[in-house]
Amino acid sequence: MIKRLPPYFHLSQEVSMALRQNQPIVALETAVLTHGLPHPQNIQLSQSLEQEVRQQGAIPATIGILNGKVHVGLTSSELEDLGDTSKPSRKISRRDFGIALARQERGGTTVAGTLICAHTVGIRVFATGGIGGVHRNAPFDVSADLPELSRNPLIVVCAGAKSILDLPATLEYLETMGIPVIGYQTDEFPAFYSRESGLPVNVAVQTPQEVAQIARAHWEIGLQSAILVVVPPPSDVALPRKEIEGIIEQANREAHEQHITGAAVTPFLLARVSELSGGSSLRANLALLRNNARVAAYIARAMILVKNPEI
Ligand code: PSU
Ligand code: MN
Repeated sequence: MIKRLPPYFHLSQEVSMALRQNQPIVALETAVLTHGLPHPQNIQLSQSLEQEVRQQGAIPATIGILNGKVHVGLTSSELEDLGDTSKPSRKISRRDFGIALARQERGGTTVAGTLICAHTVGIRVFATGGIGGVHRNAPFDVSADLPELSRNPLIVVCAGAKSILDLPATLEYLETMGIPVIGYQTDEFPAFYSRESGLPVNVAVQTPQEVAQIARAHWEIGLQSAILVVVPPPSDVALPRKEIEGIIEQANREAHEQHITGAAVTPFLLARVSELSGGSSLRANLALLRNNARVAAYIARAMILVKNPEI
């Protein structure tokens, strides 16, 4: 299905054709490219996510802002340009679109920002690393990812949320906002680097078809929220919770001491955890992103086979 697009949106030819022909599409975010990973791993990672999606027979739609336009489907040179961290990029959440577009800026879309763009063009499946959530010891730092998940009917595939966050509070918020949490071959909510968190999911499924059926039923009765599919990080790279917990506490303490606030908090914590843990957390991060892209491609293919309501 192809929707009428607002100005400021630019679809790549490939994504435009895939939408028209009802091919499976997986949206990919770019805050991980501009604010989540160091250069040049960020660019290699984005390229390998696209490759992973293609290998499973789906079309990747990497979304970001360049020259004051929302690009849905970045070309490889646009992707390299956006991933050049020597040029300033804005981290794009809901509040940032008007500013970035009017001022012809560039920016990487967060989960919140990517959800808005993907829904605007009619994409139904989105892969990311981890969603934002409720921060620890900061009663009023709640990621805009959470309300956006309640507004945009997409299947979001992730490895849960990082334990830089308050995971029980994040799950409470998801419940309040009516966002189902589906464990993909797990009955535990993963904690990004770690397979375990001690927290339950709403339901465990074994196959992409089961996810597609749940999504269809959810949307068919008129519910507008996202479906969160959580996939544990691959066991060969996952880090034991105990190993990473001390590092996370230190990073949170430093953020507090250095008065880091607002949109800068998450990038600070991500970079600091990465530094303090050496290569092992970066390795887990890259592997779980690829794994999520692969599972999202399976789900996008399964979605083509179930009859979908107009959303
Ligand atoms: N969590 C990660 N890696 C990331 C992010 C979150 O493990 O790169 C990024 C995502 O783009 C997410 C954003 O949408 O951080 C959340 O930022 P904030 O907490 O400021 O809403
Ligand atoms: Mn925040």
